Amino acid sequence: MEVSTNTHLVVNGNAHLVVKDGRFINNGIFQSGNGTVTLLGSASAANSAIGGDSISVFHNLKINKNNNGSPLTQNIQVDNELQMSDGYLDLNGFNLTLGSAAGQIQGETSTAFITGTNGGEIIKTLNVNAPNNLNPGNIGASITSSANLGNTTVRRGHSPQMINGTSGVRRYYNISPTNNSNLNASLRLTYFDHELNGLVEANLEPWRNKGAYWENYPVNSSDAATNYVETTNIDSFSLWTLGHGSLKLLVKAFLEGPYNTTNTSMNDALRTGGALPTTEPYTALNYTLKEGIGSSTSSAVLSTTGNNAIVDWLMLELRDASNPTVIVTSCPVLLQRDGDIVGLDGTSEVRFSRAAAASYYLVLKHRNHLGIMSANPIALNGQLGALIDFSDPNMSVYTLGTSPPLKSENGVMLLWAGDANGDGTINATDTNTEWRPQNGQPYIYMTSKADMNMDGTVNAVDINLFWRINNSKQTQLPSN
Ligand SMILES: [Ca+2]
Ligand SMILES: [Ca+2]
Ligand SMILES: [Ca+2]
Repeated sequence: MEVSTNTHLVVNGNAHLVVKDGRFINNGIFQSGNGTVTLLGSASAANSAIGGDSISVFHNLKINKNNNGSPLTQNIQVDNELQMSDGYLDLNGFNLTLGSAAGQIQGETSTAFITGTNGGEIIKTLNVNAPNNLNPGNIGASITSSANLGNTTVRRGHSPQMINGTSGVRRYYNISPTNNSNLNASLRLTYFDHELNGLVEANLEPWRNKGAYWENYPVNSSDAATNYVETTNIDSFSLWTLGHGSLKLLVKAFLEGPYNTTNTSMNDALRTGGALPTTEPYTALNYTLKEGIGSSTSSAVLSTTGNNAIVDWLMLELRDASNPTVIVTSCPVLLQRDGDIVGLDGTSEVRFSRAAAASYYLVLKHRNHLGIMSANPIALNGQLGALIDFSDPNMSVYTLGTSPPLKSENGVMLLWAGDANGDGTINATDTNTEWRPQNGQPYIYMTSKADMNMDGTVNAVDINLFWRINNSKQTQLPSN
């Protein structure tokens, strides 16, 4: 049906206008009253469009389209209910505003849904104060916070977002509160299976756009049957979507010096001596971190004893599979006495939250040991893979062909000790600029880097048993 130019279509009271197998084209003035317009039947999408020169403001709009859909060819507004009964409403590059306080979607299911892979957004604005699982307009994003967010606009679109180079699901939410800080909010993001865009549903994790990059948020709860993923501890809102999981790695390595052949684990003298900092040291030591800059662990983590006690901070890098001089991302991690390399909670696997699912060379660095890199790129897809064990002599480690990248001690591979200034070479500079001024001085973590065996003392043992023996060794890392 068509409302011609300069003509009025008035739907009075609760009247119900049914458009069967046809379009709703408004080139004039449409007054919806408290009525309902239903698009019904099985006509093709092209013959079921909602458009016209004028923006139609519906009270109730019902889509009941027998597998086919209705594309928008103009922006529309629905002030009460958009009732999804069957088929789909394709935004088709146009916007659907859920107007007034009441405007909301009803009955959306995997067979009666709103889509819009060519663009366009569903827009809902309302006042949000201390929301408890509030799903504005039933748009699909539920917010919980004790804060007053004020006037808040939630937009939902269906063009997939590129998350650090990998495509996300075919749905995103852009949430813009007036008061957008210290929210301590949780967010439940829903989706349909047909929006998965080839991603493994069980691996979906929330991602937030931070401008220059997307940041991963951990899954607090999820349900693949009812199709949601929820995250918590959200300080402020912006653009959100779901995508592949953060890149998770199980890694193990041992450091020469603290490594003890008798019990095949490392000493944790720096921890027991209270020398380990709770904040990552690598930024202050002029290493370039791309994730977790200035991040911290807790004194509780550093009070763990036994095989999982923390020996020291390390840093890991992911390097480009086609050019291993390129550092894609890097983060600080913790090393346990039994060689497990873990996140800052002291127990979880390592997670990179800013890299695409792809293959990378894995680099391990320590502030006074020679860094190493895997000989081959490792495929990371968001699922937890096999242990990458640099202490295993069968592990292929990258070499520049000048000297062994690791020390072999009773069949266990160790990172070479002795690079006190961390420049990748063990030479006289390490003794002259690091060991000499620190020898016999009180231990300070950031400056006592010549403590090669990490026993909490800089003395002749560090020179005689480590530096002298390893002198002239170089790191087997491609320069960057
Ligand atoms: Ca362990
Ligand atoms: Ca050096
Ligand atoms: Ca020492």
